[in-house]
Amino acid sequence: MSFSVGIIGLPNVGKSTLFKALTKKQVDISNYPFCTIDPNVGTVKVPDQRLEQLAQILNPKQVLPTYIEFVDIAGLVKGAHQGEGLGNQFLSRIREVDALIEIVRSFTDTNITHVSGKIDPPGDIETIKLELIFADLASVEKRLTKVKKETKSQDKIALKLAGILEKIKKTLGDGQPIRELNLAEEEKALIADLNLLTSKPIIHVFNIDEKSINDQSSTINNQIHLCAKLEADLADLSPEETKEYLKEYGQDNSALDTLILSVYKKLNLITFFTTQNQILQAWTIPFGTKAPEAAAKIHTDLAQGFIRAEVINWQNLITAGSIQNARETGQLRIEGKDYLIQDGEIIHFKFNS
Ligand SMILES: Nc1nc2c(ncn2[C@@H]2O[C@H](COP(=O)(O)OP(=O)(O)O)[C@@H](O)[C@H]2O)c(=O)[nH]1
Ligand SMILES: [Mg+2]
Repeated sequence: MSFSVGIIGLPNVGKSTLFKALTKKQVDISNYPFCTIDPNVGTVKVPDQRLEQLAQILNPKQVLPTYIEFVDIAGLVKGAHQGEGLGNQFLSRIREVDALIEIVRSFTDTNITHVSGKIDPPGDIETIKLELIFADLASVEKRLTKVKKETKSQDKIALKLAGILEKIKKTLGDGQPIRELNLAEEEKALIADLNLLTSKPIIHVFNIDEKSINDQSSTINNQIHLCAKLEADLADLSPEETKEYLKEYGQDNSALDTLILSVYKKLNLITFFTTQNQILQAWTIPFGTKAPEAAAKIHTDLAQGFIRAEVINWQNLITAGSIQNARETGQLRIEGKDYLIQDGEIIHFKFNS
């Protein structure tokens, strides 16, 4: 299972431009048997300098980074929840992803029309927010009608669910997204199948003019400023040319790396590494994953026959210089089935086949 991020926003804000820039960072899908082949889905490398450092001492045959999927979702328009545009189709696509990136148009270009005729970032954010809220409201009301019938027999779960749905309905009715409700894990589990759009983590990306980059390209809270057109141009250049080009704009790094890492952080994801069969590979798991569940990412056999995990932090391995050295000096820890994997650990799973 991989993590996916939907790129949403009004039409003509630069979603496809950003998607194109991101997909230039595609991993080679043939190395990843579970990746989707779909023109609207880009399987994008998570940048990780630790891989390069580890590769220097481990000399693997192959290095496989971990990845996140980005989905280019066609433009949402006002009234989408009532089926405007391709309304329902877009909304169902958004239901499938784990997080959202909303592109907000801040660039001015008279040749490119804006659906509402003016550049208005706060207004656009409000439009999208309301569309998602209306769509959720419709899902919640539909479910509530059904659940209320079930509460007549005093069914405990139905009563509980009805309570949660009423609370959610009120929040949505007040114009607030569900993510601000801070639902308990148990409550989240009860409504998980509704896949409510406003419960998903969201990052706002302001697509700015090239000339504004110097003063605005930065990450502030949940906002990222970048120029999608510039990022798309960069994607065609060599690493050296990219550096030169960025320098002209006073930047050190492509904003895409910042964006990918922000998504990673927002979703509370961490990375662990394996070195089986001379392949150094990075894997993505949510923070708080136990060793056997992490093993299941690699192969279900590893999880089913799980015995123990040999664990070392990546930096300790670099200091030790080799796995053998680390083992001889007692730096490989043995951990059991309740162990919570930490970010940056190299793990070797022992299992019964
Ligand atoms: N000037 C300028 N044009 C942009 C920028 N990003 C996208 N565009 C242009 O805006 C138009 C719509 O972009 P597109 O990515 O297709 O928008 P989408 O409808 O949100 O997918 C295209 O002609 C892009 O070249 C930008 O940062 N600056
Ligand atoms: Mg598009």
